Amino acid sequence: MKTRAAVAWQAGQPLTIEEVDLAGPRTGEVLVEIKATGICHTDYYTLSGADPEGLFPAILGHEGAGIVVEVGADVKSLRPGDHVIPLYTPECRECKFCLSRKTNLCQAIRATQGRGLMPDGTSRFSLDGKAIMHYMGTSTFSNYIVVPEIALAKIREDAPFDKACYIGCGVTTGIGAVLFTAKVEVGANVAVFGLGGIGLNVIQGARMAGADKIIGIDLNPEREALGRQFGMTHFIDPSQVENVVDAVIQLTDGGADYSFECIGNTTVMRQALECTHKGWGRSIIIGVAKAGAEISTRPFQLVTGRKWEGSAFGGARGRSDVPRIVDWYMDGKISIDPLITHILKLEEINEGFKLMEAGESIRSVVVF
Ligand code: NAD
Ligand code: DAO
Ligand code: ZN
Ligand code: ZN
Repeated sequence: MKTRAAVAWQAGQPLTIEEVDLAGPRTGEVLVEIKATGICHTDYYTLSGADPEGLFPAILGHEGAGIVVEVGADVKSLRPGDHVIPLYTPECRECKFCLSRKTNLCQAIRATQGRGLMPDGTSRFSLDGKAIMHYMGTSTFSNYIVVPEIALAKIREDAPFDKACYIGCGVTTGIGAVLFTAKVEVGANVAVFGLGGIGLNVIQGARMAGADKIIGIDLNPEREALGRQFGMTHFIDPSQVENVVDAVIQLTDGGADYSFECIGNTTVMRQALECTHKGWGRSIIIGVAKAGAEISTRPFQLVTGRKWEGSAFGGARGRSDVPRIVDWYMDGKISIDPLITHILKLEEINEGFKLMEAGESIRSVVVF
């Protein structure tokens, strides 16, 4: 079949809208009509050329929601008409990683996904007979996609696609880092570095966890109002204080119990670690730093009890946890609508990248 898709031909170039050929689902695969997709910073990172795993030409996008159109042989858990969110972190429930219960990083299809291919080592997308790569196993900048069954979370049918799509990455990454990775407890003090599409969700996760002080740190003063709306109790603009680490330590009587780095800046990662409390502070890295970047601190920071950790997709097991997060949204336990700042048509997708670059959007969502 043909599908309309935004194709990334090479790093640093705008996407172009094409009628792409899409081969049908093979064994264990599912054809999905994507109804809406968010544009995340990670798509920008790959398009910029900074992503060492970035392949071109490719169809980017990893924050989508849609409807199952057709299932391939042996697909048991889904049928046409089901509403789904594609998962860049699948959940096979059979591999060593899934069975460990210690991580959400299912490895069942990792090798081929990292090479822009389906699990059988081929691409379903092509144009004029030439293969176009999949991206993060999802490629939600295409109106129709083929994905493995293990990379689809089935969600309730009354969830609006233009909001649910954000749960495919940003919402789950931010809230999950607090609830699933850090397991922040009631009364904890939390510092959040970077109040974009991820950091604001960390803030609402901290509020859900019953945190006491929730300190937001951002160079963009316009992020303060939205941060407060999501539960932030204190705001620090690093350009307005002498030392951001000391500012957090002063506000928290010795340091934050938890901090989250939601930018991808290694200097800020160090600040986030060093502003946590001696003896027990935990700092969670969420931001993706540029290729080859390294982090540093004085080892004594760790000797004296601080812990440096990371979180991918909020530590969420997609097929199990994503439907629950959709329920939280539908039950009014979490807020998404104020973070969707722009709704675009597929033809306007490059505008979404420009808005992100200018710091003018939290989330732009493309509706097909
Ligand atoms: P964003 O661009 O929307 O937000 C970043 C925020 O950081 C902005 O508000 C910006 O003003 C602020 N900022 C920039 N430099 C700063 C500094 N030095 N000090 C304080 N604030 C600063 O980005 P996002 O969509 O929220 O994504 C954040 C990061 O998370 C990115 O690196 C993205 O690739 C990564 N990410 C990680 C995962 C994961 O699973 N670990 C998932 C999705 C995204
Ligand atoms: O298992 O090695 C692996 C791959 C894990 C991928 C986790 C991705 C999280 C960070 C990238 C940001 C995604 C939007
Ligand atoms: Zn993302
Ligand atoms: Zn697995």
